[in-house]
Amino acid sequence: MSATEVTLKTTGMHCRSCSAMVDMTVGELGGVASVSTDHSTGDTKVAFDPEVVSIDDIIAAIRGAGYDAENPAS
Ligand SMILES: [Cu+2]
Repeated sequence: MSATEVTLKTTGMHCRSCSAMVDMTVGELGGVASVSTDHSTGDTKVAFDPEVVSIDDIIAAIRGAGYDAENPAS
């Protein structure tokens, strides 16, 4: 598996359980190798296999959990 890493900017989080929710939601996606979110900086660092899951899929999952996210590099 060829892992790609991206750091998304997630907004709408207020505490550690918010970041845990984002990590759980993104971690359930197929193709995601690891995810780590810091609620104070809004950084969601994701390692994933781009052949299985896209950045857009990851952002959509975060939005589905009630937060917002964007790829600052795009
Ligand atoms: Cu919270």
